[in-house]
Amino acid sequence: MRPMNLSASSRLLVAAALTQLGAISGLSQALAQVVSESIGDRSVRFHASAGAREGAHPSYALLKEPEQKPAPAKFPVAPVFSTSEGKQQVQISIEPGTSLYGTGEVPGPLLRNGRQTVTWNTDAYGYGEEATSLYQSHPWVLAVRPDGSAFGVLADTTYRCTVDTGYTNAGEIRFVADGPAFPVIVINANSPQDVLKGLGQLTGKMPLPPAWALGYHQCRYSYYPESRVREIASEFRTRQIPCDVIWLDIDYMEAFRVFTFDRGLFRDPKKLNADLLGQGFHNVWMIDPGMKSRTARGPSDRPEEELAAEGPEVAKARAAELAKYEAIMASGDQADVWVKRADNTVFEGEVWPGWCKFPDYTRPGVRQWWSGLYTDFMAEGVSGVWNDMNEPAVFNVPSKTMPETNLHAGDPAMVKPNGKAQGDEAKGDHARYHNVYGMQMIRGTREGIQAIHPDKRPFVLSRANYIGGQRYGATWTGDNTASWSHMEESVPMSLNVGLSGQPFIGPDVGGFAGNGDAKLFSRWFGFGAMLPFSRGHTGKGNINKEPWAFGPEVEATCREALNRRYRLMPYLYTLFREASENGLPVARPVFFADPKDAALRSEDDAFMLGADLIVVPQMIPDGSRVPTLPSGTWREFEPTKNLDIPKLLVRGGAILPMGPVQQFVGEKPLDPLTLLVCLDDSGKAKGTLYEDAGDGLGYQKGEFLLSTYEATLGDGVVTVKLAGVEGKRARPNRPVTVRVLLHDKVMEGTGTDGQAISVKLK
Ligand code: NBV
Repeated sequence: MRPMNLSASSRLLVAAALTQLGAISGLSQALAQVVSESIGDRSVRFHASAGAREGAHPSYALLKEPEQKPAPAKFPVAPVFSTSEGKQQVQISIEPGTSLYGTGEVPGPLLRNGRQTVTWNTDAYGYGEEATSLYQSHPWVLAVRPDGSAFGVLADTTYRCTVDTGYTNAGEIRFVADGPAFPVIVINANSPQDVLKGLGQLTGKMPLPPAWALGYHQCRYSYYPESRVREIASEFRTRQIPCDVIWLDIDYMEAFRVFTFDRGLFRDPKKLNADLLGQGFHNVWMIDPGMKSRTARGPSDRPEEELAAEGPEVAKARAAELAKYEAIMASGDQADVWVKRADNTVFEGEVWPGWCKFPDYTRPGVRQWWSGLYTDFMAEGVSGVWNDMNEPAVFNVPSKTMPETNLHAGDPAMVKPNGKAQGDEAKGDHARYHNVYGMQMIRGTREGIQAIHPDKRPFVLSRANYIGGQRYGATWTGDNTASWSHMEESVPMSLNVGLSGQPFIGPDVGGFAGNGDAKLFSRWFGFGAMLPFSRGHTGKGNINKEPWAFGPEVEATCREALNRRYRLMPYLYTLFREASENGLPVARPVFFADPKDAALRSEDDAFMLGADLIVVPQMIPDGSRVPTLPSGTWREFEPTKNLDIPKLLVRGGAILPMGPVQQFVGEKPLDPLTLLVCLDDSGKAKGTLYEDAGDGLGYQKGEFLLSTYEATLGDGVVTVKLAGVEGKRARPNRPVTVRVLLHDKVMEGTGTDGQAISVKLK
């Protein structure tokens, strides 16, 4: 049943959404009067009733409380609200043949039909395919109808929510959540792409990251001491394997106290960071939420004899770090920044440093305090921050997190759907705030590092997040394992996170838990180098997993894989810019090439980068799997016999901008610019190239160059012309190589950027 207009003066609509109620079992109550309002292009928010709307909490998913207009008289999706065992339930009908996606960070295949996800940020080390809750929460389903049109449903609740895509055969999607009645937002559009653009409009987009963050990242738990970090960096450069970032995991800290450095292992972090930068490496250092609250040594601290052997000078520097930390904790106590127990005393839980207090990031003042802690930290030359364990993870308790009865202050200024600030209603228990704890942490982190370096783009990586959290940081898929199944799953998992609004995502390439072997590493690296966030990482005690660790053959594959990423960097950067403008994912499922083609709907071995490139990895060792690919012209670019290097297919009609191999982003100017042209059936192709300073916010004031190139075939000659220019950045006087991909060969021509370039095909 369709929503109908209630009255002209009211901005609300009542939908008599009783469809199917008779058929649904287990309902204790059916609410007939659904209230709805339009909150954006093609987006309608539904509440179970006027009372539910009045009582609804402010949204953490939405960028801000949107302007409300009357809902359209005709809207094709009508959620049905009811209660099931005391919880609000929402059912949304789907027509047969509808394919379901999204639901955030989930194990298993891309297609979510027949699955169940529970939003509850969970430290899920080595998760299995049966896991229903991982590190991030996205109560969101993207539904693609048989005709290729689509809609997305967001259950706008921060509480634990069962996102049930398991009732596909019963023709519906169900959401059931703890807590009070929650609104449901539906975005309806002609294509899945447009639904995601709608999601981006409502929940915000990933801000454009610094260009270096698109490079390859080298991590492990943990690189120390400083000399080891320098060794890793030098190996990359000597071996000519491109890399932009070296990561520092928890062992750099003074006994796991955040914002401190172990001065025995890292005597002079500032010099280390400066030296790394001199070699073209940025750095990312970890900060966790748990703040050591007792002086007793923690279980993972370095042995006392080891510390004593470091001598008096280090001991002195160590004491200074401890004093700095005590001052931080005293300021935290004074401002009373901590999460409380139900009885209002400060909560303590165990993590790496032993007993810890946890900042209550839901309170704006606490985020401000937290932001300020980055001042000294960033002054050490830190380029980016990695926030881990922020589900929040707590050791030695069955729930793996803090009690749900813990108390948070919340943000009284946040506006509710009824248009009023929530005031005192902001106070809430952990059950309400658990899923946004990590998101609010990285919000504070981001604001802190932005304030310190207003002229730079912040880079924050978070393990936990919530839908809309792409506004604050990138994410990775947590503690996967070094296995073929996790390797395979890393593609659909990244794709579904992308289909849930977060474009900057990738797995621990090579696997975090366990060693794996050369074959697995090489295969994973080959396509891991093509994912939006590309970082090699592994856990403590595992074998080395740097690109050269498995011998010359694997090293050559890793080099080739990364050389390709860096050559494609102009295209990749253009895609990131597009994502930051319109919310589309960087890595996309192949069905995006043709949403009407039912055969593509469950393909999740191959993936697309943007609209013009398909990456086809081989997910089983012998490479015998043949993925289903879109029809039409797709030409292979630089075929190779190496099974570990994925096939790359370029769309007929596309022009891909490429650059030279470089060892780090910005090492060389984009010179020559290569335009890879793949003509469509009518002999035409088109592509764009986005360029800016690679960092800083000048691009927001027009300091960028967006070039559109067009190619046309006439009389056996392909002519490439600059067809459009935006932005005020000057066009460099640079050579351009045009490479035309034909079915059996590649033809080349050269010229100067901005001028027409012709390539004779015969
Ligand atoms: O900080 C150590 C690790 C980190 O390397 C990993 O990436 C995180 O997901 N961290 C978890 C804590 C301990 C993991 C066993």
